[in-house]
Amino acid sequence: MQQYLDLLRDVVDNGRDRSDRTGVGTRSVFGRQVRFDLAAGFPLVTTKRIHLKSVIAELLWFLSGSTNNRDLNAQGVRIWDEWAADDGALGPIYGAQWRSWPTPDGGSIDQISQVLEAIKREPDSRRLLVTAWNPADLPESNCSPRENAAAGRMALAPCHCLFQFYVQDGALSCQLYQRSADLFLGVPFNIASYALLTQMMAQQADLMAGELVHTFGDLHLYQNHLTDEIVHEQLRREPRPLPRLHMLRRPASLFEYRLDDFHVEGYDPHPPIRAPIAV
Ligand code: DHF
Ligand code: TMP
Repeated sequence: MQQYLDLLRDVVDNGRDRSDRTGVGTRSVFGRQVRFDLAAGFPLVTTKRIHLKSVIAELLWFLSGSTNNRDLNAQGVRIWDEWAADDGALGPIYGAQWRSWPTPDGGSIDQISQVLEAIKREPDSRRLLVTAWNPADLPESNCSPRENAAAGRMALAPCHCLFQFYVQDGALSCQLYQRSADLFLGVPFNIASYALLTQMMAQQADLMAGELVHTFGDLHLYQNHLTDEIVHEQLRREPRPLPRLHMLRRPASLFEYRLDDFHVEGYDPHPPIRAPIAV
């Protein structure tokens, strides 16, 4: 995971200080790209402990089509609590756009099922995309995330908003476009989540996992992470060998994976580093 430490260094050294929606303030750069060879190991940050169960549960929750935080809480995962309305609603975020993008005639499109079928039937297609960026459902910028969610709009505009698959030599690669990236807290989750999704899609399509290409728009560190105990502590740590992520069975469909189908082998991270999250 040297790539991740290089991004941290890049933002610390080259970022410009800016104001942001949350009022916390960031140091930010625009337009970066890293790549991970999924055959070389599972790209889970090793310079602090990442709570992989939260990553897996969140991805399965997206894939289920749910956008209600209570369904995620039922798995013991609380990473979306700060943005949810009282009834758990988060508005039509990832799960809704991935599985049931609304069409003008009142129907809906299951982008995930369609892209998986297309990967199997037309692996040379240049149209293997999923987008969560639905302009009709975006939040209003003069409302808080909870107000937006309560009003049926997305609590947050999609951060990981577009991804494309590519099949070559029997291997499935994925490129993600992330328009806005909290490098310390969100990005380690986002890398692991899309690596996992690529592995699952590959298993379902009888392919190997290829590469994860991660492209960033506004890549930032929040000012309250730029401290000796948080970002600089992580920069002092040496990366360790990558773990392996095993899938213990091959479910009949992409939508039948469970938390206990996944097993990480060889994850020996440095201790966790706690940091405040900007809401
Ligand atoms: N807002 C901001 N400012 N940054 C984000 O990364 C972010 N991510 C969201 C929603 N809103 C966001 C969804 N993903 C955590 C990680 C990812 C995530 C939300 C929260 C988080 O709190 N991570 C902690 C604890 C993890 C745990 O308890 O499982 C961490 O130390 O990694
Ligand atoms: P924004 O909508 O004003 O860009 O704020 C969203 C913040 O959340 C921003 O810091 C990026 C961060 N974020 C991630 O980095 N990854 C994620 O998966 C999510 C949902 C948010």
